[in-house]
Amino acid sequence: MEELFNSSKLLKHWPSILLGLLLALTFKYIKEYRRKRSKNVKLAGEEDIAVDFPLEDPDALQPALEEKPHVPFVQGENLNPDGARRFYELARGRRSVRAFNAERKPPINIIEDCIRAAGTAPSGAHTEPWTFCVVQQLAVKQAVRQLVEQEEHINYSTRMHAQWVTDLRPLQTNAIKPYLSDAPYLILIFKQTYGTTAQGRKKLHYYHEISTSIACGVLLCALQAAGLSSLVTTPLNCGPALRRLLERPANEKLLILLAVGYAAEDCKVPDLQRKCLQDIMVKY
Ligand code: IYR
Repeated sequence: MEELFNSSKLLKHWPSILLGLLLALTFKYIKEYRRKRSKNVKLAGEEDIAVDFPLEDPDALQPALEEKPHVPFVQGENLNPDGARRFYELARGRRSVRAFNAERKPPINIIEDCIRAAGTAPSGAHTEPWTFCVVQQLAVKQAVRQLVEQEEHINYSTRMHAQWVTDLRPLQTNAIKPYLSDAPYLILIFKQTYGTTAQGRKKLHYYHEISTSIACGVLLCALQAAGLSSLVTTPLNCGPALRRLLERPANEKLLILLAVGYAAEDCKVPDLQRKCLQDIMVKY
């Protein structure tokens, strides 16, 4: 009797049961599809993001950052009055210098504050994917110089296009780089292509190159504000050797090498003009 009742109930509700089954199957399919698709995700501008990143069970995924309630925004200090103009005056005074006063060393705490400032830069998912290696020891600076000069000889003589060498002529650069041993500080900035979670798992670092480049921009401004001079270099082909020299891990890739200190008394710079506002800004 009860069976009969149950089967008649089943019969009566078969459209809802079928719909329920269909919905469940659709959800399962969507979930599976999204899981498969996320395996192959490639973010724009993230050439070396790990495509074969080990994917957790989607339901067990945890954000790398702790999930906490947001706190009220507190406006930081500013340079007002005329903050923007004063900052522009500061920034426009910066030049890349290739001759440093080897005798005059700025205190390390100034460098530390500048790097603190750089560390405030925004980064993809707040992953802070950067390492700032500060070199002060002469022997290490000399080793850096030797590695860079070795590659630069090849760059200038055979590796690079003749147009490259020609375009650099007005800057009067060449393969000999005394500033790499004269400058009291070298700061080698590495982008971390991925990180490690507290649980020892691989952690994705989004936009690590853009994030680290922004941090370098902040660092350059901070150094300028501290009255120091700097030179931005991007050593061609010596990233891995410099990484090994400084015993940095394989997830770190050299992005920029800065020479930092006070400019030499007789330091000369190219007579360059900067584009005017109308040439760099478009209003809509
Ligand atoms: N890194 C080399 C060459 C160089 C390349 C560019 I592009 C510059 O704007 C300046 C230099 C060097 O430091 O000599």
